[in-house]
Amino acid sequence: MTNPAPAIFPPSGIGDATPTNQAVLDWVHDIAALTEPENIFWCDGSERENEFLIAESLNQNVLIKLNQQKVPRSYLHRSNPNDVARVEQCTFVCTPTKEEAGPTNNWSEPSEMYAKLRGLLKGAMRGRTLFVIPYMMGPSDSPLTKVGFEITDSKYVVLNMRIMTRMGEIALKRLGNDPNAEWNRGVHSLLDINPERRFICHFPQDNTIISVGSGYGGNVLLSKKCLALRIGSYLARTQGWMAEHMLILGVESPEGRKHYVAAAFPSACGKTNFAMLIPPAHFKGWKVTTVGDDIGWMQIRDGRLYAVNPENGYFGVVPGTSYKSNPNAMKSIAHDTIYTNVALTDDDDVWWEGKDGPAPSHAVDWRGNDWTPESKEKAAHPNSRFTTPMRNNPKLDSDVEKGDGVPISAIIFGGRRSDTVPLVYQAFDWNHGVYLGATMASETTAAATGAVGKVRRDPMAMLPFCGYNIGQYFQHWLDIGKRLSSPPLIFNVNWFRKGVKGQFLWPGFGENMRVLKWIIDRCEGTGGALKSPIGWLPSPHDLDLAELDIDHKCVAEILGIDHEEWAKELAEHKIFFDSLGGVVPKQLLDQRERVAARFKE
Ligand code: GTP
Ligand code: SPV
Ligand code: MN
Repeated sequence: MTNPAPAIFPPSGIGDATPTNQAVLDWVHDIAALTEPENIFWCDGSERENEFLIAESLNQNVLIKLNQQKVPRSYLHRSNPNDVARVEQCTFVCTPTKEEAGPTNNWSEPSEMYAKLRGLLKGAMRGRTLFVIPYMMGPSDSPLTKVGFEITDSKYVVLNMRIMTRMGEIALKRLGNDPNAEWNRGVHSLLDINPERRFICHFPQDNTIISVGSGYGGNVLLSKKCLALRIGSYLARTQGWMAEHMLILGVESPEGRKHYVAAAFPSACGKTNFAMLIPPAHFKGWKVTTVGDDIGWMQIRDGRLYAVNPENGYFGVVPGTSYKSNPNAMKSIAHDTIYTNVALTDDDDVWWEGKDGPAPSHAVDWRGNDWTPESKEKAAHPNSRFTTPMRNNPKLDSDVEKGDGVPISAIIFGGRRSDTVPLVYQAFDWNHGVYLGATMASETTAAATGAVGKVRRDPMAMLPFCGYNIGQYFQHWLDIGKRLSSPPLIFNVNWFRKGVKGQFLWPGFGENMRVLKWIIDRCEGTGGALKSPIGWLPSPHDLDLAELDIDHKCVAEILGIDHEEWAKELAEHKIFFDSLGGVVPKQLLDQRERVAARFKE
């Protein structure tokens, strides 16, 4: 017996972007038959639909209305306290063989995982509405652009996807009616938000994602980590391009010369902040503009790498965001923003640790409990987030919609390292740069559940996001290098090195312009550097430190390399490569030998 067809909801002409592609219709029909929703809602992404869903969300306490004078058209959402970050232990790559998923991914045999998920999804949307979200990742005229559909039973997901992606008619147009067209199938159900029944599963060969049991961020906005990175990286390898966990920024000199750089830092390690950098007063006439703050898709043209940002909005870390640290982010989130897990003040404004001005004398914390400055708990969750349209960014780059992408002059890797790793250094060539990326490490953050502050290897900031065998991923990077006649220069940065007293040695944020300037100088062939065993290092006078209140001893310390620390570091690289069980390309093993040999010279 098949179930009666669910009613279309709402009946008023809102949400009527029904696809005409039969393959999509058949898939939605199958998922509806399995999950048994009360209604089906075809989302069109229109303003009217958005208002309707916000009104419903306010009624059902999915959203809390904020003070509309202070933060117009903005809302607060509180997630279940058991559901506040990505869950790497519940994330699976399901490929026919374990080897295809590789040593860094949780693996499950696809038919077994499908069977388990179908069991969990059976009847899961009874009494709920099934939303179908058509969306597009990438500018409308880009050859890299991908179409996805996300089925979800969460209004919060719909409201966020409207900000984060190009949603509605535009995606349906791009897809067209070809029954064999490439498109991503995403199914999400909240189930009962139980960590025991939480699975984020990827089936790269089927271009399919199924996510159950969570309502938070990267677990459920399937466009982002699931499609744009995990499935994206798999497609990128087979199709000859790159999907990376990278911000993209433009930097223009007072003379009008413009470069673009892409930077891979792990979660909560400074991508959004760097992408929105405002140069300090000393750098008069320099302009930094944002193309993207989290994900870069790159293709080869004329022997160079060109990047697009597939996203349409920012899902950014709130704590620490202030007019002092990141004025562009503050302006972006001043209106039309969804806040998740921040504190609510008595006048219905939002508050978080690190916001400008004094703490409120009373607030309601992210869990909904009373909070005062004396409270032991944080008012905002350390992984509280804003969702805001990229159009809100006053420094949005003018080429953000350029389908061919922007040409990348430099790739920067960077992690959160209290010791060992200097402020900045440059790889000798592409393959050495790939080695820097492959061996980078970072202290873990609140962006994923689990221990915070533990140093772990996070190659290219893709450890949680590479959708296939990491050894093949390294090889893909090496292969891309062979196809580039003008490859970007590759750098490594570390804003987070600490002194003996545990204080950050480098002021960071806007002052990172000084490092960016050296990187641009190197790209233009003008910047000075010293040869060191780990790469090209700036000497203190190669960096423009004018008008910066910093101790000269501090500068020497952050630019320095300690041979004992590096002996340990190189040993860690070996342990890491060995732990991957023989998948690491020989070129990278050789690179390690060469660094070790240079230390002995
Ligand atoms: P995801 O969205 O998780 O991918 O994070 P992200 O890489 O975009 O990190 P984000 O820019 O949001 O920064 C994360 C945290 O690092 C925030 O608390 C920032 O205040 C802090 N941070 C960013 N840049 C710097 C810096 O240059 N120096 C220091 N000390 N902290 C920084
Ligand atoms: C990250 O963890 O790298 C994020 C946040 O950008 S989430 O979308 O939750 O993955
Ligand atoms: Mn990220």
